[in-house]
Amino acid sequence: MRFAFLFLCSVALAEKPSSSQDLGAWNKQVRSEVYQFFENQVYGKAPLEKPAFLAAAEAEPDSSAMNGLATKRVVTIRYGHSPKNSGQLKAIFYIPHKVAKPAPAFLFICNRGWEHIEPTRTNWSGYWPADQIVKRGYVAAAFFNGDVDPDEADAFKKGAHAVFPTENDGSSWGTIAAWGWGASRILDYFETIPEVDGKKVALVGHSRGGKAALWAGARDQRFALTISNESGCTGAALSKRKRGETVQRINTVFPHWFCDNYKKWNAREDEMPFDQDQLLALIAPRLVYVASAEKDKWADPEGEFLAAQQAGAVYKLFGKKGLGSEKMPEVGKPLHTGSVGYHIREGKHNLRSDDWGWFMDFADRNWK
Ligand code: GTR
Repeated sequence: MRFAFLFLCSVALAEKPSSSQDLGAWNKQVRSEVYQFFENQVYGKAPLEKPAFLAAAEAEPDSSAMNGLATKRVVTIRYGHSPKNSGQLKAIFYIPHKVAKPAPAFLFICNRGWEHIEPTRTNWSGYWPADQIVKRGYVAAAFFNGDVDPDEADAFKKGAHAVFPTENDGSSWGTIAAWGWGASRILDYFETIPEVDGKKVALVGHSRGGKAALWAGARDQRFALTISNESGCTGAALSKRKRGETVQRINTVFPHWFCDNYKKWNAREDEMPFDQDQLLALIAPRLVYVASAEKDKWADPEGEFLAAQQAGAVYKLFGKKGLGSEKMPEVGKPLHTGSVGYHIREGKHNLRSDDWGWFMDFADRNWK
């Protein structure tokens, strides 16, 4: 009954978004109802936000990185209730020399292994093109998701879960929530150093990392821009369309990604009170960006576009422009005129340097 009411509420918002009274309702009640749904039924609740013990240790910076273009820094962040019982994660970041400080940053959730961001690697790819990011005037930062919580069904026992053990009533945080929580701890650190502008940090994730980025962007309102690349099911794609990956399938193959309550929605997408457009709406009025790939049918590109488009109703409440188009754009023609950005590029499921180029165009437009 309660859910039925909420669903009506969200439909009404999507249709009639413009009066200031509606913004009042969103701020006072609807946002928190939507938030609680995603927190208790989908991603799971983190046991705490900023931990009592947080400490950072930096290695010697290297100011000659990228042929002298940037300073490379590596920081290990320890977190926990106390130093005795703590976990840690490592972030690597390159600070461009030729940019006024504090500089805006792109923080990347790497979900393919530390070797893809490791500073001594020889095989640089478009997956995390740190040099391209630095040349565009942004701090290029990254961490490995598995450092925060391993990507495995371990009954929520390892990684950050082990540092903060909780009674699981079904709503305890899943692995994807833990990855995004780790990103917030890096943002805590950025707020303490003068070189990075904590108010202009874009959080980027690809695929499962994109799902993590979106929930982190909804949860932690300090992220100024949230970018999900081909995040698909329980990321940017609408679940109720049931195209490509479904709720049942994702919960079966990846039982650790979401909270246990989410399994109750297996094959019941139609009954869910909210869809993923409302997850994007939780990020409003801050910037959000959704990217798709033409051949990535498993992630349902059209469902990703529609969610981005529909989230615009809530941006409107804030007096902001959403996507600025009701029609899916052509491949390679990004929509960058509002506070919600979108592109679809040719090719398969992947994160490439052309995707990054468009992310940075969108940031330039809004920040420079
Ligand atoms: C797939 C999964 C997707 C997507 C992808 C990835 O196997 O079904 O939801 O997140 O993995 O992370 O690469």
